[in-house]
Amino acid sequence: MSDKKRILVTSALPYANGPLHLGHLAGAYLTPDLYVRYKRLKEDDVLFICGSDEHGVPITIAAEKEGVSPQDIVDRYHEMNKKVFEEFGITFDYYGRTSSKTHRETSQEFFKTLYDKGFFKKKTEEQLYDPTSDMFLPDRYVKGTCPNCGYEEAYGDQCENCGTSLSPTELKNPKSALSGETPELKKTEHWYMPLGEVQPELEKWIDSRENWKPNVMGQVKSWLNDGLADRAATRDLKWGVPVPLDEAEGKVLYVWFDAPIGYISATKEWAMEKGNSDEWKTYWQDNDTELYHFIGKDNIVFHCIMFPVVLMEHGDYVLPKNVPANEFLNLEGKKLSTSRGWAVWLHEYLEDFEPDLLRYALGVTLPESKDSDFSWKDFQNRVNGELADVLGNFVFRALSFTQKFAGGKIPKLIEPSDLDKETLSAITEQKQKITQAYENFRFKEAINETMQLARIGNRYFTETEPWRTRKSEPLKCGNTLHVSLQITAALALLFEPVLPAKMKTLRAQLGINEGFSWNDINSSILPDDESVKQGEILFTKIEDEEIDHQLQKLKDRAEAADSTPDVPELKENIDFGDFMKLDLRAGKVLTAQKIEKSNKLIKLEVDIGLEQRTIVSGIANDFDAENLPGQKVVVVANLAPKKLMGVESQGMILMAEDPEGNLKFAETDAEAGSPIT
Ligand code: B3M
Ligand code: ZN
Repeated sequence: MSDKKRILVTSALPYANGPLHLGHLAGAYLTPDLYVRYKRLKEDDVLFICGSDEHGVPITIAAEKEGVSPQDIVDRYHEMNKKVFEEFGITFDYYGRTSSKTHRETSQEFFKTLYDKGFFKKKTEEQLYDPTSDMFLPDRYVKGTCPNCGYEEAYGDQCENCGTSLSPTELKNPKSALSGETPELKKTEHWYMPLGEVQPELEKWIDSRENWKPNVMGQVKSWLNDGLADRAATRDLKWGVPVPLDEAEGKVLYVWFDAPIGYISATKEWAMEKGNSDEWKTYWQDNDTELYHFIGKDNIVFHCIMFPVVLMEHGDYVLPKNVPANEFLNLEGKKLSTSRGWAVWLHEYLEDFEPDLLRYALGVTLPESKDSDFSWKDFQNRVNGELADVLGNFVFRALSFTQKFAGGKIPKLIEPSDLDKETLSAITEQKQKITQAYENFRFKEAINETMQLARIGNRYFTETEPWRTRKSEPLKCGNTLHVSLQITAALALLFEPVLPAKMKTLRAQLGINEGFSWNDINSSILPDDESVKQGEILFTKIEDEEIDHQLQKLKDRAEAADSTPDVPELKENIDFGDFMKLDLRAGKVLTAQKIEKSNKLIKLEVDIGLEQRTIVSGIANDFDAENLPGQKVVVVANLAPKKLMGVESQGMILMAEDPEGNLKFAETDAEAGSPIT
């Protein structure tokens, strides 16, 4: 059996509800493309699958916002996203879509197979129902007050303020996001996956996984330690894959049940397009296949717990060998937010810059094990300081010198010096490091080690001074050019996964034919006396004005989004008596101290005139404790004391939260102790 592997790689199916941004590329799309390109160069049998996730609430919310049908939304963004991926050189073998007939049939067959095996548990439960819209309300269609922290804009699935995961019926004062009405509880029945019952089998499989990233295994273990709750595989929605049961009229498959099956249906469509409709089985139903799911961290539970359970229960499919999930990318130090206009859209990026520049700049700052940050300044520094000044400068000098002083031919290596030999051997040494890094999904390291070879070449070229030796010691000059050209050739192959377009241009200058493999990379890729072309500038430096323009665009977008501040709706009226129960006092902060082990809480000693109070406040993300003494505040002085992180808090400081989520003190100049009414 050849050592060639069969590798099946999937990328999370992006919701076709809007354009793609930097976070998508850094999350689940650039890294698998680096991996797949590397594996193809290793001549493994690789299949790279992706497509549009076209069901679920994100789609219907986008459709309602625009007053169009969900199909209109997915048709638009499926094509747009597919095109952007192509332009960024993301080399999917097939890009499917989950509104396709093949997907509907495949996901229904999956459901029916598990149903016929008696896997599902049918449960009747009460769910929030909006009579005005005649619709059961899924998570994102319900807003209300978080039972944990009192945040009034919490969604039915999660409170963005304190992170607590919720179910819609837990929300206080729930409101339908469609009609604004208070929903009623109505009985409905759904088919549940009894994840708790299959947890032991799943845990055995998880324990057999090797080389999973700590951020992934950590999240999986915490889900397992909490004990897996049953999860509904069906929903009361109109848009989705109809549940293939007569008794399930009007119900669809839960989007996270059908979406991962989209990897399989897309593979079926790939096989059909290839004219061999059964070939998909070679990848999905043969244990020799190595299956890798590339995703963002918010999808770990679905790819490491839910989908493996569905595959196990079906029984005919391979399970993932690894799920190398990335963390999140921030933008200019803040969370990416499409609703707040805080994003760089990929299709807009392409109007100003080439794709390879971003592939590199993101590649060296990937959020592989923790969230990372993209800044336009860093992007400019990476392009100018690394791509242009190191890689571009080195290969340009090697080629131009050869053109000018060696007739454009690769000089023989004659009586090489120790430095010549050492530098040549750097090709093999760096290739080993780069290979190990790719094999272990350490892409930042792989890219940095590749750039390190260019640094070695650049330094060598400068140290050996061919502009001097070409007159005094032409043999030495020839050796410098020979070594530099072999390094240039190795870089043109080693950087292929990262800079596909630029390295194709460089290979043409070197006369390297396509169809090369990773094994061809060594210190004698170029034959002596072969001709090379005149080098051309591969990377043009980015000017400050271009970066200023990008930053201004981002700022304008954020302001425009903020100009329609999402000010929370007013609460219901209360009577005056209720208000008079509150005892609000003017106060002044005397001392402030951050509470250890908490990233939000500060312990304050506050003078409220009558006495001094200890008050714990969740303001550490917005204020430094040492700046707080002297701060004038408004205190709710008759709130029942409450222990927070072991400290008894005797009251509450009133804060205002702006649309950006920043906290500001409600202040008064009144003397400490003055009642506020
Ligand atoms: N559509 C993407 C997301 O959660 C989701 C992935 C599906 S992969 C099967 O943003
Ligand atoms: Zn909360």
